[in-house]
Amino acid sequence: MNISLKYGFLGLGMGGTSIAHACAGMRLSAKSEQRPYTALLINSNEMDLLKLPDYPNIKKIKLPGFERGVGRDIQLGQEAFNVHKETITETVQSYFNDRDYIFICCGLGGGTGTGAVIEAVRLLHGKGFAGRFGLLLTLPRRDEGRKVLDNALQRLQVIKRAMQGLGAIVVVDNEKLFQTGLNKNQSVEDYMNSCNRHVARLLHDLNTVTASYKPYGSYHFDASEWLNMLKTGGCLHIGKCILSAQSVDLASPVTYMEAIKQSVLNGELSAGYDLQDATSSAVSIVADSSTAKRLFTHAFVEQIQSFLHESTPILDENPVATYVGDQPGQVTVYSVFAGLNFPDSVKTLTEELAELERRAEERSQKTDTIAEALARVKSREKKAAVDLEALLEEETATKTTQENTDPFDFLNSLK
Ligand SMILES: Nc1nc2c(ncn2[C@@H]2O[C@H](COP(=O)(O)OP(=O)(O)OP(=O)(O)O)[C@@H](O)[C@H]2O)c(=O)[nH]1
Ligand SMILES: [Mg+2]
Repeated sequence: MNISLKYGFLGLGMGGTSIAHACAGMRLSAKSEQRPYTALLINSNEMDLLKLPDYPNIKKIKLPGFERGVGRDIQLGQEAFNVHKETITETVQSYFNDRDYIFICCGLGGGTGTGAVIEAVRLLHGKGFAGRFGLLLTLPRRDEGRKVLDNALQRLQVIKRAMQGLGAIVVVDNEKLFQTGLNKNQSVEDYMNSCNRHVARLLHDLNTVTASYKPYGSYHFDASEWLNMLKTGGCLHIGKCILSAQSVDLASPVTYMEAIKQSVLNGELSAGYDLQDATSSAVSIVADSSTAKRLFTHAFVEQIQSFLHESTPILDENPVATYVGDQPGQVTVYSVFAGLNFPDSVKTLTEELAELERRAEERSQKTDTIAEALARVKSREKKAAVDLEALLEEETATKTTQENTDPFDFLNSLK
């Protein structure tokens, strides 16, 4: 097994470091001991950083002075990164020196990662990685609250403006992954870990297809073309489907085209893209050798090309690459679209935030009936005091003798 590109993962905050860690944990193949990717993990919260097991191909960077976390404060997250920018820069430059491409990984919505992500972009761009890095971002779930949504959307606003000048953005929609995969008996932490491994495996698979399998037929999608896609500004959408070779009937395209179309529509990590925006697309198909002989005909490839053409009519190329792989009885179809706008779910998040803001506003405008009722209470004691005052006024003579007899008088002088 070979890889096309040597990736480095720069993880920021807990979500970002967890994903970067999962990617660095990938082994070259099931039987190999070799881990081909490297990761730099940066987090304010030291406990979270310590929890991630150490591998020789990862390095952790703490942010002294912010070790208890920054409590969802993005300004503080940005400051934590900037205070340590010099050390981070030196480490990034030496550690990622041999890398072909860097993914900045961040779970949008918290303080540390979200606060640091734009600074990390600045750093990589200015320190020798311009045009060789992209973003791997998670979108929060709908129910993560106002602060998280607000943090995430603030950063997405900036990223949207800079989008065309950056490399690929891989969006992991946590809501989608939860809706499709959360097993009710699983803890959220276990589920997050399996999501992170899913992301890692997918990126690794795409990176090995082009380098490990024997091309079948004339067209071959090579490492430089894959790198070009990763360098393309905008979102990168990935679809994957596994078909059983037996179920594919060449004479009846519905037996494979429906599943392929669904896999593009559903996406592996996020969905709801307008594919018409794509600036490039590619499909790679891997089948075992006997299936490859039967399946990879001109008619089959043409079916897929015409689907690509329907999805992205402005593109003049619809490359479909076919390979011979080692999974018997299995046909795996990977589809990739680059240069896209953000997925629909970003709009959903803005609507969710607007609704939360509206409710918060409504709450602040609400008449406080309890305060009003309390204000109406006229204390009997008060009345008694007033009466007493009136009485005392008539008896000023005794007043002086009663002065300083209150045993709780000291309370008045307490601050
Ligand atoms: N897919 C995935 N998403 C995660 C994971 N951990 C956190 N997230 C998401 O990332 C968002 C930000 O959370 P964290 O990464 O914990 O935040 P942080 O950057 O550490 O920031 P602070 O804790 O506020 O300093 C969360 O709201 C989740 O949506 C993870 O392991 N996998
Ligand atoms: Mg944290």
